[in-house]
Amino acid sequence: MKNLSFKYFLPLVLGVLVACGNSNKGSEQTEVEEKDIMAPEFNADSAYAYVKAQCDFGPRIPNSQAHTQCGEWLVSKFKEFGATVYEQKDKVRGWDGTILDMHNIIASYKPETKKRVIICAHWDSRPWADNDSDDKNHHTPIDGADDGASGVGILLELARQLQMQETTIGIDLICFDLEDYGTPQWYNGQHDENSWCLGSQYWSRRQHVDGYNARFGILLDMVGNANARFYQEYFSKRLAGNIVNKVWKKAHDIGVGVYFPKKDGGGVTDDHIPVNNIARIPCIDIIPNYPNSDSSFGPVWHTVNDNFSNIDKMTLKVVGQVMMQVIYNEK
Ligand code: AHN
Ligand code: ZN
Repeated sequence: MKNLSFKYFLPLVLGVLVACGNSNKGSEQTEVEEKDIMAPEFNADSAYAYVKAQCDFGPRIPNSQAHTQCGEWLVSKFKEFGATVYEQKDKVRGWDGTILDMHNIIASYKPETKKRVIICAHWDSRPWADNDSDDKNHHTPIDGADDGASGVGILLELARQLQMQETTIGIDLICFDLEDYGTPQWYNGQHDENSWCLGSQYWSRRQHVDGYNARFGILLDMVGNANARFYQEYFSKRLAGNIVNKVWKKAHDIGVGVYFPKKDGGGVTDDHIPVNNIARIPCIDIIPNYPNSDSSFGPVWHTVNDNFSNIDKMTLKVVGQVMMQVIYNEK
């Protein structure tokens, strides 16, 4: 059993934080850079269990019983953790003309507070393993343990933490539906970028409360694989570069910089795009890039192998702890 505690890193971490705080010496006009506090410890066992619980429903593909039941379970868990929960339910049309039952779930902490930060992920799973090496799997729904459930598992553990210790600012944990209904590779017709991210497009046009705004958002996508390395995604850098810098700095400060190389990744069509371009809220995507794999999203992406056996607790821990470090230091 790997030791997942951060306590051995702590002296190192504090050393780094103190060093950062001393960097202004000598200047008469001191713009004091506030020191980060060390956030409470993110519990990766808990996040891991929440990923498994989602997978146990079966593939959460649109219009399925697993999808309905998992959606209800997510709402009940966020309520159990003391969130104010908003639900957006509507019917939207997929690329193939299918009418899809959409269910966006928003778990809010301190909903009355104007200063807000969004942490989001998609909770649906892909109906087709269209990137599988075996053609006969191309119409098989995927478990989506990494592609979907990993990010939501972290959101649930963040909710549990937020109930125990409140942040200064308000937090919205958003589970977007219908991210992964994008046109499959086997379809010979027109491929439309807008076939992806249907739930986040919907939310970005019409938020869950009137006059809603947030300082910034952070999207978590495929944050559960052992080999995940989070390069800086192209659109995140271009549209919300200061947030990329903030998050990557915090990851390096707490000693998990190896997971967050300060190097360019490719550009990805994902839920952060409508949040930036339609809702006009700066939003970054924490998504791995695999420079040495056939698929830039890694070997199990959109294959039947994206199942719970490939989820790594340490990666959940690293990403979850970086999110804790962000939300508990935002003033
Ligand atoms: C495209 O393949 C166009 N976008 C990938 C976004 C995605 C799919 N994230 C998870 N599944
Ligand atoms: Zn996907």
